[in-house]
Amino acid sequence: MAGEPQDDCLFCKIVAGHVPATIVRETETTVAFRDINPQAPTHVLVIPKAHYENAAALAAGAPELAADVLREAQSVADEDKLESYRIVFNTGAGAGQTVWHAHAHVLGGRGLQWPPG
Ligand code: IU
Repeated sequence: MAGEPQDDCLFCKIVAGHVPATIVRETETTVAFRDINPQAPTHVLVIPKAHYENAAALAAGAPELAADVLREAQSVADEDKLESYRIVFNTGAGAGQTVWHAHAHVLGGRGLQWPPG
């Protein structure tokens, strides 16, 4: 069910503390941790603690939680003193989504090309 923890979800396991992660911020509703395969000097994933499979499902099912994720992305950028940064929600395998728990990539600390690959 949307929002409920999933046994087979890596990010639910990070939320539960069963899989290690370098956590940089945590709120009542979100966790932010460094990506294990960073693509920029700052590459942090902000996730809702509740399980939604992608950003669209999160926005539809829990809009206030989606806003929490975006607010936390800004807080990550503030903590890493990023003047500019990019928020990415890969949605669907063709866009590179590999973990089916909504997550915002917060990327910064270097010049970012547009359009992305
Ligand atoms: P994606 O948008 O679903 O592809 O993002 C998943 C990210 O999760 C990807 O950048 C991985 O490097 C990252 N990640 C992680 O941070 N910790 C892990 O244990 C695993 C993946 I597996």
